[in-house]
Amino acid sequence: MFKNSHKKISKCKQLRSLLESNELGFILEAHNGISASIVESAGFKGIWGSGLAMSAQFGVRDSNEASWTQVVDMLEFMSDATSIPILLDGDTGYGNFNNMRRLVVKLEQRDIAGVCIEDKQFPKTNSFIDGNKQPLADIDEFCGKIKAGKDSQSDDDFSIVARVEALIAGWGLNEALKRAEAYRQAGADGILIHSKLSRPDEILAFAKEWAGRSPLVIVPTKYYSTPTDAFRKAGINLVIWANHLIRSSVHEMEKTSRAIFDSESLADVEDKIASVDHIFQLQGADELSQAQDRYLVQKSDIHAVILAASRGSELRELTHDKPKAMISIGGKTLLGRLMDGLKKAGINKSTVIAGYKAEAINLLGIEKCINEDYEKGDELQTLICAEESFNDDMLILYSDLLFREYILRDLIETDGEVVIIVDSALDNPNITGSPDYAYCSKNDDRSPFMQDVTLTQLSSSADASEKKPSGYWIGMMRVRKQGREWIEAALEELKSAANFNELTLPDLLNHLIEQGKPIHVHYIDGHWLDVNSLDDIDRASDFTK
Ligand code: SPV
Ligand code: MG
Repeated sequence: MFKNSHKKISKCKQLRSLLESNELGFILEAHNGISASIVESAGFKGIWGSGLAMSAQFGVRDSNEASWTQVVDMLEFMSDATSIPILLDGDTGYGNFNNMRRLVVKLEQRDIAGVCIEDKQFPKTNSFIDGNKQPLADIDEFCGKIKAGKDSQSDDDFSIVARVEALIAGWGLNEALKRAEAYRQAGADGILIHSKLSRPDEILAFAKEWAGRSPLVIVPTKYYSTPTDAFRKAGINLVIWANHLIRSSVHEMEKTSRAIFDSESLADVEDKIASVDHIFQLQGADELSQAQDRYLVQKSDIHAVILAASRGSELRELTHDKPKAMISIGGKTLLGRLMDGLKKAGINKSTVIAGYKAEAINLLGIEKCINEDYEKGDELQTLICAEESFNDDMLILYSDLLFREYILRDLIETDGEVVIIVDSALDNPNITGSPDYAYCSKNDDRSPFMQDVTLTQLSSSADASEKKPSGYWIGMMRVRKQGREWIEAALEELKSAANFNELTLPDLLNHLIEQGKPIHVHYIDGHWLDVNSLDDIDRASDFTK
């Protein structure tokens, strides 16, 4: 699509030079967008918009059964899909001089480079069906149509080719020459001389007499066995291979549909037909994906890793048959709410690490991995179960969090290889139990500007340092490429520690700090809670209202 946006020479000019070139040129039939782009890919310098083929692909006869606007609409797809010119087989011009005028205007609007009209009467039928019974147009009337078309074009290079049907209708060479000359004088940019004989004799005789008076075009459908060099020697300018893509596709479609019907399987045909990828390629899928990179707001490629292995035993019978992540708050599970929040932030890839009653975690669209030994270990032992899902851009978070949307959005926008969210509202009434106190390089100055703050320690105690804690870690961290490498290396080291099964995410972060890795802090002021106890359930319900 839009391949022609980089065109250098106009399609009209391209067709005109094909017609006027002394070197024999070739154009091939196409009948829709995809066949047009196949013609171009094969190397052809132009396309024949065949009336027969376009009618056939609509499943109607080549007798003006498809309306001219249906033809023009199809041409638009063909033109959009290609950068080479299209010469339309415009039948008789779909009416009189007036219809011809409107046709030319509409074709130019769709970047069609030229039209060929034949000197028969509307409605015409294909030249190979009882050709000699078909009445020819009155010469003067047809010349008027050519003139009207030429007077209507706005691009000087738009071409009108006059097709002489005298040989088809059995009128002989002289009539054909007389008509061709009249059409040339009326302004036609070329003459198409058509024949239904299996030998090229009458065409070659015509070419000899014509003697290069104006560009000469032929359609060797019936005299196809003639060596092409004979056309070259006869001084013909352009050969139209008029119907070979519709015929080859019909042939293949018949074979394929028979094979699928008979075998009730696709196994035999798969290797014999175009791959789906090839269809995508012909449709210009690559161009679209490049355009998406350029124009679309980038959807995040962040992968969320969610720890959901623990039972949450303080919640007693509520977690009898399911882990804490699956308890319902205000009609929706904690994990379901979390997934919705992630989706809203554009995060569509998640791995949930389940453990206790893993089978109860049954949400659609999540990747689940299971820590079979959840009872023997703690958070890091759970986290390593998802190591294969680690990504160069990821979130690691607990499954029992409720938070306002902006918190996740802000975390996504904050720079740093490892960034954690710290709630500086130490008086946050929603936080009970044993939170993780965050000691940071600076306290929250509550300014609207982003502060450059790093974590110095996480602790379960509020007096782990001489300084007061700066807030609570809420259990959410963002990790980028290098941060991921730090975490993977730290996990590798910690795995061999005797107490690995007791280690938690705060232990991991403290380990990184000991190694001198900066853990960036993004402050918030409340607006979240986690669910640990039965008392938290009421607070959580209020929070979701
Ligand atoms: C067509 O392709 O529709 C033509 C050429 O008009 S022919 O079928 O040979 O008449
Ligand atoms: Mg035709």
